[in-house]
Amino acid sequence: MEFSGFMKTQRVLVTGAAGFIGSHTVDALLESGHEVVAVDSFRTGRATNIRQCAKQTGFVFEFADVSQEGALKLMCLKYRPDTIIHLAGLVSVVQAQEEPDLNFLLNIQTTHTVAETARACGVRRVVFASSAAVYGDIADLPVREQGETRPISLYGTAKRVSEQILDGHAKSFGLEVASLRFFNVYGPRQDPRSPYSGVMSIFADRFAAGEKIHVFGDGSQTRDFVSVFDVARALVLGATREGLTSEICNICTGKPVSLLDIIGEFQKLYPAAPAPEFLPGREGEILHSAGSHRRAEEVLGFSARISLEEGLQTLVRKSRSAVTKSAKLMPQYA
Ligand code: UD2
Repeated sequence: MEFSGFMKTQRVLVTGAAGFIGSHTVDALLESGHEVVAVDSFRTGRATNIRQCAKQTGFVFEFADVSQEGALKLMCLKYRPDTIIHLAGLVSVVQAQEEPDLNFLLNIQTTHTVAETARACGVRRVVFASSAAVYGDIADLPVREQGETRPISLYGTAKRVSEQILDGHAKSFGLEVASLRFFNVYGPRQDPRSPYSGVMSIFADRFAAGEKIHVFGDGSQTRDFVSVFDVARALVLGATREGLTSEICNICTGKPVSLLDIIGEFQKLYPAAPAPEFLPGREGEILHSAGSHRRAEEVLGFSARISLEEGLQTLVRKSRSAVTKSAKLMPQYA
């Protein structure tokens, strides 16, 4: 495969633009000089995540639900984007198990809608938010993109089906596709109070509030935690790298860490924090997750830059300022 570099200024339509990963992606695209059509239905996204973009040139926001028939087509006919970064979806593995119909609509059918809309409107490329969940319980670590996928959840299955739908459009109609399999993404703007939030933001929030954390299992489980700033950069590369046909890349650091290591890092920043409480492990959960980051390096020129220490400090700074702000809003509790 030959890469001739990057596409110049692109007009990129981002679905799920007001979400955790979406809003950082919009920031990164604007910073790189691209034009952004940000689309969100505010089902889970928040206007505050993208308010910093409102006055920037090259940014427009459209309130729309891309799972609704024709909504995305209207946007594409109006703005004629070069690329769609499709991040809208049901983001929780647990919620997908609880609401299979919603998982089907948002994580499978909407991908088909995106692919078909791209074809009908002449959009050149789709970059898709896939997940490490497609690998399921594969024991041969680190997992590689060319290897087997064995999802163990409806969420993981839906992400894999979506990758295949997009690949079908690549092979049949020449749509350029980059499906990025995110590992454990963390960083500012991930809502720590959501029952579906990631462990990093839950821990950051609890440490900042002086509350005890809960550890499911003995804490020896490992994950590849990748900063949302790196993930946003990977998405920009996915949207702008020349020469892609249909690719799948793991987006991870290649350096998994245990929960106990993470807790150790937090304890350095909060030496007086209460001791963690250990609870039984979550049912059906995998113990170790580790991905190879080689393909992303080859295909996108991407490797993660933000160390765990640095990423954690940024998260802690934001959580501390959120706690201070809420204390100011509620002086009776200060
Ligand atoms: C992540 C993704 C999920 C999917 C999956 C694929 C997040 C939020 N979820 O699930 O979308 O892609 O990977 O394999 O990124 N834990 C605690 N205490 C807490 C919360 C969590 O001990 O308060 C543990 C949890 O039991 C698990 C680990 O921390 O062992 C990571 O949990 P998670 O929910 O952040 O992410 P994970 O890997 O289950």
